[in-house]
Order: sequence, then structure tokens, then C-alpha cells
Amino acid sequence: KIQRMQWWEDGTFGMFIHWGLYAVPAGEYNGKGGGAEWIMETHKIPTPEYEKYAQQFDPQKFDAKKWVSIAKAAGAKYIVITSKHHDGFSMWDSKVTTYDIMDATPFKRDILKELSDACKAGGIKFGLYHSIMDWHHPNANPKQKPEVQPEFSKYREEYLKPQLAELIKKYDPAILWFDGEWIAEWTEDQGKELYNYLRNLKPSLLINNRIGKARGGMEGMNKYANAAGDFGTPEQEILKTNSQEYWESCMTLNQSWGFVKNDHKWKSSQTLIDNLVDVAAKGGNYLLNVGPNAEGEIPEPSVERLDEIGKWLGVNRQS
Ligand code: FUL
Repeated sequence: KIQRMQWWEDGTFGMFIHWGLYAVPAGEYNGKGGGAEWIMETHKIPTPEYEKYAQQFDPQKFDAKKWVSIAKAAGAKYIVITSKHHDGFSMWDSKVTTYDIMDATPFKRDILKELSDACKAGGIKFGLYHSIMDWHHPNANPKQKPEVQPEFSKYREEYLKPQLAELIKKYDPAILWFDGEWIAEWTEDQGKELYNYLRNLKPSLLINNRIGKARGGMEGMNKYANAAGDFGTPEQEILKTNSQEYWESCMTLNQSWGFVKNDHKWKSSQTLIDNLVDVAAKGGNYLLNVGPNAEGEIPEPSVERLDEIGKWLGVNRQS
């Protein structure tokens, strides 16, 4: 048992938030469906064209306090939101790039600041999902250049690491949840080096196993020992048996992570509660995802289901 993991282990249940420019196309490009947060890749949208979604990103209904109260009413003990997904857009006021919420959108409000403050005020932990792969950065973009990119270390040292240091300093996240580690440029050694670098900046930080290369497919547990990271990350599935290792199963409420206007295939509240019980019984955590729309709202079917979970858990609304 690791002391700094205690709150996370006891928490059991978290709310994942996939939110970014992809909420604007909402799963449809030139009249064709397909792709949510992957839409840039699914439809091979050229970077300059995808960048234009920033000019349309103006989520006036975004209310960090409301999101936190939705998470708390569900019984979630932590939130993990996308600071940067594979599309490379930064959802905070980053000094490292102008491809961010302050410089590239009419919204000009620091989403991570508002949400981290609201989490602090609400007494729940705040975490960040951060993609190593970056389709927007010329040195980290397997989408446009399939071969290994020789300048990748420049991206890592001059972009990825400074941004992560900035995130830790400004928003004090309890968790960094990495992804996009499968690109050819990334290695287990780089993962370990990054892990040590970040833990040194914030000793209590929790980091998932996607910082390294040990994840065995969607089952998400490590393929080898002494891998970088604090917990395994099964995706859209639950372990078949108990595990003594730390693990967290992430899942969507419908069929998409990012907002897709035509995705109405919602899991029932009963299924979600059964999943939560199953995960908890096997010693894991459950990270359940919402994909807010371009106006800044968490879709109503998601709120209803989260509410049902909270009722089942007996969450006290006053707290
Ligand atoms: C995956 C990503 O590629 C998806 O877009 C999503 O973020 C999921 C949680 O992890 O590997």
C-alpha cells in the first residue's frame, strides 16, 4: 500500500471530462459522421482547417461550479479533465503556445483555472488528462508524418515538459493521466524519466501507467514489472478478477468520449451502478466520462444518470 494513493483508493469513483475544440464539430464533418475527439484524424482534417474550430469555441454556458456539483451529487471524489487531447489544443492559459483557450478562442477564460478553483472550493480532487501524442505540433505528429520524427526530443523538452510544469505550478493537479503513449517516438525510458521529473515537482502526484509503454492493450494492466506509473488503466472494460495492483477502469456513458450530437446510445443507470459495484468489488476505481457540448453544458442524459448513481450511493446533497 502506498500512502499517497490512499485518498484515490478510498475515493473509488471519479468523473472524466473530455472537452475541447472537437465539441464544435460534435462528431460530424462535411455532413459525414464519425470521430468525436478523434475527428481530426478520422476525417484527415488539415491542421489549418481544424484550427478554425478555435474561433467558434465560445462556451458561454460553462459553469465550473455546476460541473463540480454534478460530480459531487454523483458521489465522485475526483475529476479528470482533458488539458490537451491528441488534437493538441490547450484548454488553459499556456505561455508555451498560442494554440490555447486564451489566445485562439473568443472565450478567453481559463477553463482549468475555473475548474480547479471550483474543485478546491467543493472539496474534490482535480486531475488532468494529457496526451503525449500531439497532432498539432510539427515534431510530434504521426498523423501527418508516419515515420519516426527526429525532432521529437525538441517537442518533449521544449513543449511537453514545460507545459506539464506549468500545469502543476498553476493548477496543482492531484492526478496526471497520460495517453497517446503508443507513438513510435515514445519509450519506457522516456516515460520513467518524465515520471521522475513530475514526481519531483509534486511528490504527492498520482500518475497513470500510460506515461510509459507497459500497458497491455485495452485491458490496461502492465505487461512487465517495474513499469512507470502508479495505476493500470483498463479502457471500456473491467478486470475479470481481483487485482492487488492499483487500477482504474475508464468508461463512456454513451459510445463516445468527446461530445457527439448524434450519439444517443446511453448506458442505463442500472448498468452503470452494476459496473461501479463490480469494479469496487475487484479493488479498482471507476472513472466515468462526460463529454460537454460546445455551449459548455454536460448533456442532460449524462446528468440524469450521474444523479441516479448518486442516489444509489446515498449521497448527501447538502454536503
Ligand atoms: C484513448 C484515447 O485515444 C481516447 O480518445 C480517449 O481519450 C480514451 C480515454 O483514451 O486511448
